Amino acid sequence: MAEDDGKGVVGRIKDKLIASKQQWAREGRLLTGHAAPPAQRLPPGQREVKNWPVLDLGVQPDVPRQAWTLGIDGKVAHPRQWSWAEFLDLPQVALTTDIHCVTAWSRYDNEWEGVSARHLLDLVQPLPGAAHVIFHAYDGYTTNVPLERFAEADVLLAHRWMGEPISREHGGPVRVVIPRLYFWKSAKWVKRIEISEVDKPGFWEVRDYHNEADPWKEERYSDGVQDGAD
Ligand SMILES: Nc1nc2c(c(=O)[nH]1)N[C@H]1C(S)=C(S)[C@@H](COP(=O)(O)O)O[C@H]1N2
Ligand SMILES: [Mo]
Repeated sequence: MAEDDGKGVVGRIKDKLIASKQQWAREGRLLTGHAAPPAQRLPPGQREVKNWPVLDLGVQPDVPRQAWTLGIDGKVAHPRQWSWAEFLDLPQVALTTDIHCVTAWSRYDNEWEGVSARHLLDLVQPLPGAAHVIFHAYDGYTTNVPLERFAEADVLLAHRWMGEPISREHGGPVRVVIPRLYFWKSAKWVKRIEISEVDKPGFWEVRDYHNEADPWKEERYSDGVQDGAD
């Protein structure tokens, strides 16, 4: 291609990926129009896969463990930052959960190890008025959830999957895991957790994806996007 927009090949591929995913949202692709109760393991419109697909913006940051830090700040009494060694010294939990990606694949029985969100919240102590959580990642990605979602018992800051360190492509050293929401809410390469009084819609949330992202309510795309199109 002769055109030179100054972005380079990677930048152009990335723009294309983002544009096509945003187009899915605009067309309401994959919507069945049916809600399902959470008692049903497979949410509506999903299919089970055995592999683990990689989805991101095409940039997979290489964060050496000795340079890695994770911080929590914002509307909290005790902002904190952990080095890799300090993070491993926090109480560790193991949890087996399912993944539900908005692109319609679900992967059952993922064994995670890491630190529970509840424990981190106990340490930093959200202040009155704290209502939202915004994840900031090493690749510049952001995503947002209500504080009560982050505080659910099955939410982890995970560094191991199926007994191995989480690979770089899947968000290692540490990624968020929020099993009861579509997987785009589970930030890979997480670096900073901002506790906020106001909501700050993240990368996909400002690109026509749903702010709440409950798979059993099929909250794939934002209001205004047509239901069950074509
Ligand atoms: N930092 C970061 N986290 C991210 C993304 C990203 O691009 N950057 N993509 C999200 C999306 S859209 C999905 S579906 C999952 C994919 O995680 P996986 O590649 O481990 O399957 O990560 C989410 N977390
Ligand atoms: Mo995704």
